[in-house]
Amino acid sequence: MNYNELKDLFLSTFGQSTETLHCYNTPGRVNLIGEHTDYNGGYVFPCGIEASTKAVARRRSDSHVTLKSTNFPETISFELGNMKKGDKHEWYNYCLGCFWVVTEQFGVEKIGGIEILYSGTIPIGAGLSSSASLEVLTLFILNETFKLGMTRPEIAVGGQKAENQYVGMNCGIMDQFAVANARKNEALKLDCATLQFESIPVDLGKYKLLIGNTNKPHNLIVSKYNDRRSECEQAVTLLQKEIKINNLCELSMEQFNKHSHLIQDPVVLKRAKHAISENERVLEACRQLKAGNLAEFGRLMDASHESLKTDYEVTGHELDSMVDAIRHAAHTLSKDGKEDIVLGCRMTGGGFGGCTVGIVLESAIQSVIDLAGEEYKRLTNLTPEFYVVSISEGASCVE
Ligand code: GAF
Repeated sequence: MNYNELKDLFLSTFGQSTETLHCYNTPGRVNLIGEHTDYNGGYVFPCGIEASTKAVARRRSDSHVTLKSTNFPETISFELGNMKKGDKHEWYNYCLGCFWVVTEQFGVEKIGGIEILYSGTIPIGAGLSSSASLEVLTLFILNETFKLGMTRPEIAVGGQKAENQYVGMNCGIMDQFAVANARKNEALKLDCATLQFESIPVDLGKYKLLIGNTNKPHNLIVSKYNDRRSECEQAVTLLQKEIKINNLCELSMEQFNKHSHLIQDPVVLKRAKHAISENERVLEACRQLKAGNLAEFGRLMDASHESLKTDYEVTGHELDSMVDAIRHAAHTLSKDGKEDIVLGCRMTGGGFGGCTVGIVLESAIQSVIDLAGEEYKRLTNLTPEFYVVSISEGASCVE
């Protein structure tokens, strides 16, 4: 739906008023490398994608709030300071969480009533941050409409707080930070311990980013995600017997190897090894990208997948099958060996389903999709989807 259509729908839903309509957009995100490092105080390297959440919003002169989405049937209405949380997985909890964050931080009197109509194209629950996009969009709208003076990093932190404390998902900062701060054709090298970041140009030349959606619902993600977090915390506690650290990613692999004897449990040991080695891969990947060495960047993406599969164990049959199918397609298509068709491919996001991201030669992309799609279907009995994406900018007020 474009903005004119969305505005027409807004007016036919909410009626006319003297207040002006404003249009906003926040992208989804894909993380190029650096998975499960954010809550370990490490680096991530995500970028915005074109799939996004749009909204039309209009302030009211009273304290009444109405939220609606073209993607879901229900309309949510409440008086400020008197909202009711929906069942666990309801889409509007992400929005209500943001109203809660803002009223906690600034007081109810600082904001007023508002009507918002949302419309999203990010596949839901596919690991491309549809929920972070909705949170950052809601905070961005409240910030602009009621002149709250929040910076983009503060909006990201607010979105994470909504998700952690209101929705109840203990995510790190990566997703909200990426959708709030993303820049066109650049990816964010974000230090999750300090929130300092550098936006690095991603020049893919003859290549494109290809996202493969496994279409495997990842409904068990919350409990498994929390398990991984606590395994990493256990590793920190054990390592603290010999070294002063707060987070795993403060260590290099070399330092970790010196102290890893403190961790007896082989599972906890593997989890820590993934987080620390992945953090080193992000830094190396950014160096290689800056040096124009895309092939090496791709190789590090492959290594990241391997570590997420073997040490962190968050991939599963579907994500592994998708990565294998894409690599196999590349191998079949490049029989003459002249050109690398896929430079790298890995799972992206939390894992246990969701999407992969790969760097694929543009002229061969449709053949890769066709071959890998068939192979993936054969391996899993699921029908995948593929998206060729460009890197898009973060939250914006469009008009
Ligand atoms: C999910 C979380 F929301 C992020 O914070 C991050 O931990 C990611 O999984 C794994 O890198 O998307």
